[in-house]
Amino acid sequence: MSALRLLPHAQGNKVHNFIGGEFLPSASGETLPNLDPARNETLALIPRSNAADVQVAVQAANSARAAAWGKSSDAERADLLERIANRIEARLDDFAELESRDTGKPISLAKSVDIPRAIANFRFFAGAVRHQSTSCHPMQGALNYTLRRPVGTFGLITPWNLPLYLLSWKTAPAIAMGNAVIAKPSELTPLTATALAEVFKDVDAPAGVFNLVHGLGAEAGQAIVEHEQIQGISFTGGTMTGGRVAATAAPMFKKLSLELGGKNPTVVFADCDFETTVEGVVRAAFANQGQVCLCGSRLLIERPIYERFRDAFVERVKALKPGNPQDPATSFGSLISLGHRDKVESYAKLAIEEGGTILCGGKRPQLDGEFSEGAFFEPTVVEGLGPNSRCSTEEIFGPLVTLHPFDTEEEALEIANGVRYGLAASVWTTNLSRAHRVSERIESGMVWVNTWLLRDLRVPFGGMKDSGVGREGGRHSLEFFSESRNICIQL
Ligand code: TXE
Repeated sequence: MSALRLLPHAQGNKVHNFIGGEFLPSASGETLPNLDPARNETLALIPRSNAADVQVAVQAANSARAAAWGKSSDAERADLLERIANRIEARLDDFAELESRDTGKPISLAKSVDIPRAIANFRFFAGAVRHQSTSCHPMQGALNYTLRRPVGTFGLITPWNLPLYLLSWKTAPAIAMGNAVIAKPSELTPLTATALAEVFKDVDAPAGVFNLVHGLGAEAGQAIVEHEQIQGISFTGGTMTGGRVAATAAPMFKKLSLELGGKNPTVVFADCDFETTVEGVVRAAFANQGQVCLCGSRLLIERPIYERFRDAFVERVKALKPGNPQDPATSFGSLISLGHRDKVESYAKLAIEEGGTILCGGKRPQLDGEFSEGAFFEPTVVEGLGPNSRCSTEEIFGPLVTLHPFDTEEEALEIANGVRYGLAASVWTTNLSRAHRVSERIESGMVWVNTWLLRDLRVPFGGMKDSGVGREGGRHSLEFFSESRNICIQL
């Protein structure tokens, strides 16, 4: 059954842009195929948009800001976000099916994580803007107070691994703070962004507040980043692409937030709680088939428990069987595309060339029927590679983990910090002072201790080094998506 039955606006297999409150094809009429990666079959045709489409979207955004939206109150915008959250929740199963078909991720994951988190993002920022406060600084003979004003129009550019999760993470605070947005999802995963556009229409959001432009990064994405009347960019994607986005946006002095790649260390000490750590570390390594920038792709294990932990870890990984993403029992789906599967496969081959040993996985699973041509790859564990090997330092962004024994905290920190990235890490120990000591010295934006991906939406989210610039989350998002203005009044 076609997934597009879940997109009422779609005409046949054609998905449209959403500009000024209307669903439109691209100006050129050109389209791009959108595939179901598990079946390697075309799901839809999406608009191949370019600068002409972005210009129409900018005009719609400008019109919205010049009309009632530009004078809307925090409470009105909070109410809109809550209506959006409620409507997504009412269609949760539809959104989960679209997300699973578009990405190849297990529908159980889409239903339990991706879509509920998108709903939570809209609800969280409804509360954040409704209850936001700024500051007042009285001084001798004068009073200072700070206002947060809308920036204008934001370009929101998002990747294929957590499509709605990340688009909502940007869209909610951007419109909470009174901006208009032009969203450009990955050309690989257009469906839930399109369903979100339908929600904006269903809840009678003012036209032009949320605009959606599908297309290629180098065409539609680049056109957004370079447009003079788009005042801010929030980008999530690869480090290389982030560099190109920054090169365009920085000289234009746009507000810019970059969430980029990762090569995250998982540090397991001998004094960890063994069973819960094995569980937690398998999830940190292979959630979403390892296609989460926060995944722990380097597993550092203190030598006294290395063999025991390695064997327990490999046994659990072998139980992850790639299968039909829409089967509720499936825990491991396909990768996002055949091209990405080939990239991960090339690293499995490189691991051998670099002197590693593949303990499990390393090849394409044999699936039959409609999945025989899908972008599947077995979860793969490699040992015996030096911490400076290419497999141990380059971002693979897929189901391949390298194991590294260590003898001291100093050695663990040297390995953990020995890469160009600095996004996230997890530390597993029952020694509290060690947990604080090691976490304080790991070079990353986020550290989890005896857990992973446990998220409080108020905390700063982002990376350092080649993992990006800026933080979003809670007040960090409110401040990124607004201009703070201090007003000083002589008393
Ligand atoms: O990234 P790409 P992908 C990273 C992760 C991985 C990558 C996977 O490291 O490498 O993202 O996502 C658009 N101007 N993270 O392959 O290619 C493109 O169309 C403007 C980290 O999609 O960088 C897509 O919409 N836009 C992250 C988006 O950029 C351009 C979490 C990302 O594409 C463009 C998730 C251009 N020149 C993935 N070229 C985190 N840190 O949270 C491409 N795009």
